[in-house]
Amino acid sequence: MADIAKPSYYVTTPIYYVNAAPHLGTAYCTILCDVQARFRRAMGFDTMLLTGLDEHGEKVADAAAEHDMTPQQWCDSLVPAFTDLWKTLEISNDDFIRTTEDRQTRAVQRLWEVLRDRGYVYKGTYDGWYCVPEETHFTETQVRHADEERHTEGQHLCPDCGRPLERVQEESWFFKLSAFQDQLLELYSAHPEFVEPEIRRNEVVSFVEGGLKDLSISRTSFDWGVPLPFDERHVTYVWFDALINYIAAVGYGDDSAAARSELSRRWPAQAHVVGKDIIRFHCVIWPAMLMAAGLPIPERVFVHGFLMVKNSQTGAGEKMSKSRGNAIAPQDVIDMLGVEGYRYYFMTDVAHGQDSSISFDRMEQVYNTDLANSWGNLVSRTVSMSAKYFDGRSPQLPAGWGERPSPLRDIARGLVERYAERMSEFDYAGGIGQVMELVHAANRYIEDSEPWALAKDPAKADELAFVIGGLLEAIRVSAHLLAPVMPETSAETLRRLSLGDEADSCDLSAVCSWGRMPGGVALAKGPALFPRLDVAR
Ligand code: ME8
Repeated sequence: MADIAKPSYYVTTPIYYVNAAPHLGTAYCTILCDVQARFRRAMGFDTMLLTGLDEHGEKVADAAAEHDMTPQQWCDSLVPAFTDLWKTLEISNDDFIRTTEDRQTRAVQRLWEVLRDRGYVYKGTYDGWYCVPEETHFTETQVRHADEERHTEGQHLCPDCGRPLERVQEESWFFKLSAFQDQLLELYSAHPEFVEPEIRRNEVVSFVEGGLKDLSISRTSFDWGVPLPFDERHVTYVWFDALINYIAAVGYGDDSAAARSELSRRWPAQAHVVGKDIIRFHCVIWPAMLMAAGLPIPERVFVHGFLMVKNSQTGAGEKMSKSRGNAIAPQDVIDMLGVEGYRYYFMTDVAHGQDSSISFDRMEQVYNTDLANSWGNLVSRTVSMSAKYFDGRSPQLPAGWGERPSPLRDIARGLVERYAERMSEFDYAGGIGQVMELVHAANRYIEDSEPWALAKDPAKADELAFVIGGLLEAIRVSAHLLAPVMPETSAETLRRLSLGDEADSCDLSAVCSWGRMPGGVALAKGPALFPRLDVAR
């Protein structure tokens, strides 16, 4: 039963092509969304995280034929590679949509009918170029310019990915995208937050200012797609189909009372998170489709950059992708850093709005500095000291101890607000950076206050209790704030403080208010949360 008092926060990943096994890039975007969803749940939002798979189109039909399978069998065989990895990476998706599901067919067909009734689709002939791997149409002019730039001598290559294009001449239904130029420009100016960061918004605005052409949105040369409800020889263009997943998952096209209420509760989405390769689809075509259907527009499209790796021959940075053969398998990183170290590295060391070079050396450095030496070390030192000096327990402190000034309390004041401001803008390096200041300050506080010396002097027993109590409190607060990025380690840390029940709190401000660490609770030392890495290379 939904708690109607809580505002909805609906966040989506792209639905990935089922054909290419997930790699660090797709995992990166999925974790980015997972952290936002976990953060929003902790802030009390009625949160929904959606991910899924894009299973239609010529590319999938061709691959299935090569493997002597039906397209459906082929898709079914590929799904576990995604769902298993998402489970391993602690992705807390509330739903998983596949475009081959009935709910998707129903939603796509409903949208076709609505667009036809409202006069936004018409039948014509498509005569142009098509890139099957990218599932994208290109005009004669776009292809000519790309060919000139690349000096391809008679061979026509995709302006985006450089692979050979297919010439397509077929009857097609078109979407009147050209009718939405002004409305789209109005949207970007009235709601600049609709496309973020700004560099991507500028790109989208100048693209739309350059003029929009109607879009071919059906194919007849193969049948692996959603058939048009009023022209069965045609199947829906795979991108038109795929975008509709975002409303299909929340009840669009289903007339039951439950589905209608879900749609009004969840739509419009608060955030679509996508890579910069697919902004035209999400920031131009998708809002135009929604405008044409009379549906509300999502609040924002957050566009992240690419993970880049060094080309081993040229030394230059290039986009990591399956097709370039330079993709690092997520398992290789998991083997090295563990799942939580993996999540921490990608979420805090990669600037999410820009392209970022990644390397194993840097992963090791971030892991050792922040997790092994700072966070993990703080937990193990503090719990050990408390257990040693207070008989396996947390110290008893007088009521109101949290009001007494200390360097830790000073940092913890207003910390949730500073953290939340950054996290809600997808600035995880900034948000987690705030928490790490508390962690670093706590490690310094140990050095400065020297609990081992206080413990030797019975007259300083109260002071020792205050210092250790403050350190445990800093750990408790930090564990809550680090949880969206490293959920299991935070839950384990709270369990070690006998506070396992707190892990499910959905009121971050209340649970992080300074001074709540109870006295006299049993503490468990446990193995190192992040054993130091020493990777011989
Ligand atoms: O485009 N760095 O699916 P897709 C960071 N099915 N992110 C990367 C990346 C990299 N090197 N490579 C890929 C599709 N990604 C469509 C989407 S949505 C209605 C349909 C991520 O499997 C990034 O988020 O090619 C990119 O936008 C997405 O994977 C593309 O996934």
